[in-house]
Amino acid sequence: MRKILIINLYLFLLILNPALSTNENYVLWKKDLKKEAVNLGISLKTFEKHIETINTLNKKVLSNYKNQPEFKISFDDYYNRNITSKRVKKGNNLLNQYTEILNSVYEKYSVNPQIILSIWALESNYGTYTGNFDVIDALNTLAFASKRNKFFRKELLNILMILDKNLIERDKLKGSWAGAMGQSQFMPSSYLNYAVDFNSDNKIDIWNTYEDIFASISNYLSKHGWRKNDPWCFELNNNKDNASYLKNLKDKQSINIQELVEKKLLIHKDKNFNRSLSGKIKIIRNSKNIRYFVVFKNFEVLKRYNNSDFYALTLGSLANKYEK
Ligand SMILES: [Ca+2]
Repeated sequence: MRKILIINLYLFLLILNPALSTNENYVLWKKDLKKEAVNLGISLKTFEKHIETINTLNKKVLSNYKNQPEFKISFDDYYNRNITSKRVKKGNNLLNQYTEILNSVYEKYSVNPQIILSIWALESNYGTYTGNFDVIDALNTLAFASKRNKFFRKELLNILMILDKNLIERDKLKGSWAGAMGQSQFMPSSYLNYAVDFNSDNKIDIWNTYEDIFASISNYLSKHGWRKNDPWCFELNNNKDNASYLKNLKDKQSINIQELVEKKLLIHKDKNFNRSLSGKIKIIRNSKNIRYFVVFKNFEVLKRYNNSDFYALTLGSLANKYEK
């Protein structure tokens, strides 16, 4: 507890006086970062150009870091904020508009177009909001001043590596307060490891090229174990007839699709998945209601995009709402 108080006091003082050039801790931290960057093969020129010039913390980044919505609102609020009829309708139109690209991406990676659309919706509102934070500035602030400093330090070094290799131009590096970039909202490590040039123009462009955006999302899920033809999650039909059955379900209990169909528990119109396939019950308790989901192996893959049940259940549910 005392440690937390000290950290908070330290952050508070930094926010009051964000000038870092005279802050001894920052000077030492940067010296150490420089050593690590050079050891990783990043050129001094790149380091000096992009990091030596930063001498303030980004207050807006820190305040966003402390107020992340997934941790503060109920599941229903999170779900309703992210799944609206307007968003579903727009998604259906986009599925039609980009059907050719989505089909060729599916042929290569076997990730359902509905899942790609749903990630695209949640991450950047179908590409209409990709964030206006300077990614290096944001990562530098979080690597120095957040509790997840180790994670953000690695990402800061990754972005320097990307610049050092001239993979992205400096002025393109706009993103979320947490350093996620482009329409797929990839962290620098994901860009380096999973982003792909699907239209073969020798550029991996997750900002404007739909082929690259959709293929990069698919490649990310595929490399994390996406199973072709498997479902991800279903919400169970919670009506009066099912109430007593649902009440007896236990969290994490196994259940197969055959049973879901027999008990008329599926809202989802597509019941063509392999009936012998088993999923696990996930119970979400809101203050006024309880919602029941069945999650499959692919649900865990979705959580690799953002390690939150709220996120993955909402993502999977939105995907279920698109027309096929
Ligand atoms: Ca490309």
